Amino acid sequence: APDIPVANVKAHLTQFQQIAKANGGNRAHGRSGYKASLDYVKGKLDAAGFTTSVQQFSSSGATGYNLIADWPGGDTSRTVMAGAHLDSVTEGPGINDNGSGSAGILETALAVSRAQLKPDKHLRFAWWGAEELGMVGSQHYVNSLAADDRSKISGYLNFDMIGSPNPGYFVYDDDPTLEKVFKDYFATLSLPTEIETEGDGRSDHAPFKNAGIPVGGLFSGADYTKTAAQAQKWGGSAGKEFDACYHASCDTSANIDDTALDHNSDAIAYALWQLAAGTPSS
Ligand code: DTR
Ligand code: CA
Ligand code: ZN
Ligand code: ZN
Ligand code: ZN
Repeated sequence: APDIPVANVKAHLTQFQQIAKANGGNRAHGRSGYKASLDYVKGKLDAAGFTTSVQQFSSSGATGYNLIADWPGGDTSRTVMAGAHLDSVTEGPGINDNGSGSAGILETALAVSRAQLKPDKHLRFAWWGAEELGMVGSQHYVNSLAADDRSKISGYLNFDMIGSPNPGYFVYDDDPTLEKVFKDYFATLSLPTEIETEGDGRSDHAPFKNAGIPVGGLFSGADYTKTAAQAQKWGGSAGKEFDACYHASCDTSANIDDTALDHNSDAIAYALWQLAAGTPSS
């Protein structure tokens, strides 16, 4: 898999910051900053050769939007998905939560295009609306899948907060295969990981898991406190929250640890290259 240039990921975060600034300070569902964020991401993907579609839904009296981007080719009966919620809370621009995940999968998708990757399996990327209202966009997507379409999704990888300023390296433990691919990547960095447990049921992997689809993902921490033992292995500050600006107005471009953003973006690329390559055809 290619190295994902963290400078490119940060450039997307700068765009999200500017979009929030130009749209009342946030990128929340039902606000102009959300659709402006989607238009930015869609423009990059259209230019890179993805087949994009915008799925509309209604939530709390406002129209919500999911952005789905398919990389042409691959076996659509074995689709590997990567997703991130694109909406912020109303309190602020939501750069770590979840501009970081949105930017990480966007840059990985652009790397797929740069490589003109020809994976065995079909690659699909998704940016969800209204996650902060209760995973509304991702639930809408799963509900809209025909039963046989669900079985065509061989795995869904979720990236919700991957650049926390006092970072931890957590790997979802929901599916052993998907957990292993991430642990293998971090082993190449000699970076220990921990199992992610606080987010079960709290992000966009939940609707997929409830539909019986294997899920995995990465997380760099929210409002829990980093222990001394964790600071020993990961650096950062013990006794402080992983992200003290979680759901706050200070979740801005300054609220990002570049190293965590870089490692996690590279891990996304590693996982997608591995999983989409499929099992060597016998
Ligand atoms: N990002 C939060 C949801 C959340 C809180 N802890 C975790 C752990 C793993 C994934 C997601 C979460 C939000 O959007 O409110
Ligand atoms: Ca990198
Ligand atoms: Zn949130
Ligand atoms: Zn989130
Ligand atoms: Zn879990």
